[in-house]
Amino acid sequence: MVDFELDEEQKAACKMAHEFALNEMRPIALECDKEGKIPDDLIKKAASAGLTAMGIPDEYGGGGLDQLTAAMVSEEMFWGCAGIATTLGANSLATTPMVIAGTEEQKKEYFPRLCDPDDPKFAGFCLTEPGAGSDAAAINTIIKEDGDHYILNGQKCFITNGGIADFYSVFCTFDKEKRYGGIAAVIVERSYEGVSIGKKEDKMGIRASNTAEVIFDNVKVPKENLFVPMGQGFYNVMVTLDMTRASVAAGAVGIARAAFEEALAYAKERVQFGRPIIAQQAINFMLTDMAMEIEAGRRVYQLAAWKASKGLPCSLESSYAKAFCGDMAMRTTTNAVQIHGGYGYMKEYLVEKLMRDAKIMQIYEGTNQIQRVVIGANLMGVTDAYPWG
Ligand code: COS
Repeated sequence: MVDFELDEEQKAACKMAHEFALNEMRPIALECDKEGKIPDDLIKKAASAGLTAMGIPDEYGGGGLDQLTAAMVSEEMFWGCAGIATTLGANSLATTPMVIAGTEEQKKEYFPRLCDPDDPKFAGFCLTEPGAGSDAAAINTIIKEDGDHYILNGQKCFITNGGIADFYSVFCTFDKEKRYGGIAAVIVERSYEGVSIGKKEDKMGIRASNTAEVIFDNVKVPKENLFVPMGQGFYNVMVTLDMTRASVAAGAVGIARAAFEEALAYAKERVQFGRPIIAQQAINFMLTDMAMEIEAGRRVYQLAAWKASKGLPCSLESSYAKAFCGDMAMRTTTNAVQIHGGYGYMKEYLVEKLMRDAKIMQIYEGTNQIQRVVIGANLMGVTDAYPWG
């Protein structure tokens, strides 16, 4: 039976996240966007509130939230500031593969680092490469056995937290010819010799977050850092993304909701032709569409996250949620700018930032075209997600 009622724990988590977003994130969101960084103080407060490692089980110091609660918290965080929320969310993305497949020793060693309120560290999920974006199986970061350790060589790009992470979950291949059959995953510390940070990206939106290249040049990786063996890495990535895409969709709903609230308030206050512009049907219908689509988006991400929480297959629902909510956030924020007219184009109005932030929701954690590939393959009843040859 479907039950839309939140339990007391979920209500408390959402309330806490909303208050954090309202009181700590919103007041500095425009400044963080402009400066391209987040004050340390805010990150420490987030760590104290359990927001730097929401999906990490509580025995390692994390928030211990199930996927549904984490997604609803994500909606609030992105409502506050998508750039800051992306930074914190990337910790969950980087650690989910380890939650799924890591050993007890690896979890004990690495998870508490992200949760320390006095000195919270970051983690980065290293999958994407210049030649492997949507085609994740094409990665070319090569790992080789060398005595009692491995040697890692390759280059990752567009890595959230890339330049500020303490450690990375790195997807690499023992045999590129094998495509997904060759993929494995290792934990690589930033401090290892041969790890360097390349270009820091200058982005359109989510500007408070750090996005950078991470380069591995003959990096010696201890054998005990392998957490997904050869041949299992691609499945680990797919399962990770199935589990985390609902939170991205929820983030898109958070951005859309912020834009809707701004547009609604403005439309009630702005008078043209002798009445508030909300009384013009053209504007009124834009707002009604926003309200409908935000509600629909919330239900679809909740469905995907609920299934993930229950350990049920959720690939299809995650793709529905990611594609619908990402596209919806782009439409909603664009229309929110439109309702503001010339003012909406100016940086002093929040909707300008929200529209830039929304664009990434159609791109990261699998483009919305890739989500349609997954949905389309399912419609055709094929098991391979990319059946087009
Ligand atoms: N869960 C478990 N297994 C899955 C899976 C899923 N969701 N999706 C695919 N697989 C399995 C398949 O069943 C297949 O296994 P077998 O060979 O044992 O049958 C294997 O993985 C390969 O699947 P497929 O042939 O569909 O792989 P493709 O290379 O065609 O790629 C897509 C599939 C396009 C879905 C995948 O590459 C993808 O998700 N790309 C986007 C990557 C992404 O999101 N990047 C952003 C990173 S975070 S910023």
